[in-house]
Amino acid sequence: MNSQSNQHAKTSFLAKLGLKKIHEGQITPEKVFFNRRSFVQSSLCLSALLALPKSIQAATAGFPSTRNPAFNNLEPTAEELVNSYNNFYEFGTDKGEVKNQVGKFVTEPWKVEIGGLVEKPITVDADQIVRWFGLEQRVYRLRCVETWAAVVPWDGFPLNKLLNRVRPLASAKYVAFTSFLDPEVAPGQKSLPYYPWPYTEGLRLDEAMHDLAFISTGMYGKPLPKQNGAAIRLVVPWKYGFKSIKSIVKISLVKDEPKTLWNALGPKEYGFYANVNPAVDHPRWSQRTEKPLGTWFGRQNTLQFNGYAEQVAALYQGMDLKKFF
Ligand SMILES: Nc1nc2c(c(=O)[nH]1)N[C@H]1C(S)=C(S)[C@@H](COP(=O)(O)O)O[C@H]1N2
Ligand SMILES: [Mo]
Repeated sequence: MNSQSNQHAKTSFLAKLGLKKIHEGQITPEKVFFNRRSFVQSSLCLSALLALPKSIQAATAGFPSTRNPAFNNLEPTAEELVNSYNNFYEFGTDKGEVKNQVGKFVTEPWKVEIGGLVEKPITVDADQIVRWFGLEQRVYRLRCVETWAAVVPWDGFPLNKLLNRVRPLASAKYVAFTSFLDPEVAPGQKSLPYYPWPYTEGLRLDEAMHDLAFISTGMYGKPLPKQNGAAIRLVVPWKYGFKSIKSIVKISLVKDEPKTLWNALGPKEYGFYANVNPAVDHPRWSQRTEKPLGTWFGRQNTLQFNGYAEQVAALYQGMDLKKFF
């Protein structure tokens, strides 16, 4: 990009944001002064961004995202809590340390293979997927099986858009997801050698096709931090967080229920379905209440299907939710 088109892109981008230049030398009340500072900061950030090589810049594909008003009625957890308290066992078991362990993890560019029982298998860059579908923002609850909970504005698109694009065959009944394998960059893949790496997860095809099942490439209106599963992750808001597999490299349509990492490690503790359910306790603790991230006291009641019962209960009609945990 030459500097002229650079300048043009910068100007029109600022115009889109509705940012106006504030005159120098004007006596400014504090609020305007503050605005001017953020203007200077955002234009500095923008120059820095436009100066980056294309391979890194591409990580911003799809932004700014469009807020989906149908999923915008919850108060998000503070961003700095969500990006600094993480379950990502590839980078160790200390939730506060994950963000300090992802330094060597390269998430751009990021290829994803989508295949198995489909008409049109494809291997494609995460940024290209974003260019196909664009990004919408949905604020979803996130409930970890360990009982901590958060509310996160995810930027992404429904998983069914991606699945429909590769055209599942009638024989496909489940979707298997695989995360990356690279013990040289992921210390947990060495220090937890008895874990069946890479991390795997799965959904029944009708669950995967449900409008709430989401693929995320960002959160809080920005590209996903590595510790939250860059470049591309799953978000299944009505299930325990371990189903929401991070840093996906492969999506495969299959005939039989796929093996999953947590289920292999503890079949009695981590069911394949793992729907959030206050009435089904984990063998080692109650699931009746949950602890919002950032609070010390004041646990709140766990919600059936994490608050999404109205939308998803029909998927499990006739199933014993205690047995098919
Ligand atoms: N690849 C991978 N994905 C993963 C995990 C993991 O260890 N590895 N942990 C899961 C668990 S237990 C939870 S609760 C969520 C946490 O997501 P967050 O750190 O973005 O809040 O990611 C899930 N996805
Ligand atoms: Mo979790």
